[in-house]
Amino acid sequence: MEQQKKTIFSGVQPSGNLTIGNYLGAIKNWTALQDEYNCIYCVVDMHAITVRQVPAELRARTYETLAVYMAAGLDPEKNTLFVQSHVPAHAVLAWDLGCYTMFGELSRMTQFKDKSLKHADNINAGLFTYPVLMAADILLYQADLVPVGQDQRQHLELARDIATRFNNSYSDTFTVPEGYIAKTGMKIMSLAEPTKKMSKSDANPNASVGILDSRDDIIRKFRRAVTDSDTVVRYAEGKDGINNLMSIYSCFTGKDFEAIEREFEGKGYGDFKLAVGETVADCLAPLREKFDALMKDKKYLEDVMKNGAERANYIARKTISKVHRKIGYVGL
Ligand code: AQP
Repeated sequence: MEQQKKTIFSGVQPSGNLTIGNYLGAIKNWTALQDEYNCIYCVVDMHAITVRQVPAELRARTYETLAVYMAAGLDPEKNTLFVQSHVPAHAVLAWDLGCYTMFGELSRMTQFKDKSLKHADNINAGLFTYPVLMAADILLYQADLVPVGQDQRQHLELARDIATRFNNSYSDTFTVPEGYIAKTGMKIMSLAEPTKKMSKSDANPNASVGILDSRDDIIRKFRRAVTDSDTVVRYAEGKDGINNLMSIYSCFTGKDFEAIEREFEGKGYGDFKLAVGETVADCLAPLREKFDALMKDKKYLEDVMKNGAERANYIARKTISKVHRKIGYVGL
């Protein structure tokens, strides 16, 4: 008998132009999972408003993020692709789970600390309770696996703790999710400050490479990437910039670090940076083409959103009614 497929859940915020960090740490890996797993991929617009967004831009980016998912190879027939705010159960479960999450736990989240520093004028409660909404996203769908970059590991641990706490308080209700972290692309660093994560909301446009950047921009940004005073292309401690470029090159070409070191033996950083830029631009070109075609057909994107929301709502409602029964709410 065929074993039931495991469920995978993940999402990206439409909070800026998607970077190659989002691509290598998340979206690219998702495409490899769509046959083997029951995959649910969300555009997490409700998470995005923890930081101020321009409404028209948020709306446009929501379409774009969905189009990137599909342009990267996610088939809307095989996967449930939807927008978070189209499934109200995310907010409902987030409230419920918030009552099973401790203030101290949320205070320890490093992303909250980082984002509070970055957005000191808007340290809103949503920024603080963000991990509870993320737990709700995952637990609603009884996800077995959550593919996330290294940066989201702490939030996933908290989701596991919340699920376990709820299950122990009542009886088994939630699947306790496991992290699924790909070996490469775990954490792509900023090109301007290679000790910092590459982020789509970085104010410095040269720090990140967008999935949809033009070929010229991609090559130019890699040319300007911060490296070190050494001249040899090799992976070593303290060479954060070069290590990052090698990781990116490795993710796009499938070559390991030794092969990359051999390839650039006797060549300088300039040659290496140009090769990385050209390779990344070449690899992203077909995605860009598909993206442009998809963005011309908004009606189709909306049909995908509606269909995905219907499928997601169906699963989410089942979890919500189970949770509410256990808590003691009156069901009508
Ligand atoms: N630099 C990165 N390297 C590897 N993976 C990354 N991810 C993000 N940046 C990198 C992964 O992309 C997924 C979606 O992330 P998100 O949009 O939910 O939020 P984020 O992690 O906060 O991403 P950004 O780009 O840094 O967004 P902003 O600037 O808006 O905060 C996640 O799986 C994440 O691990």
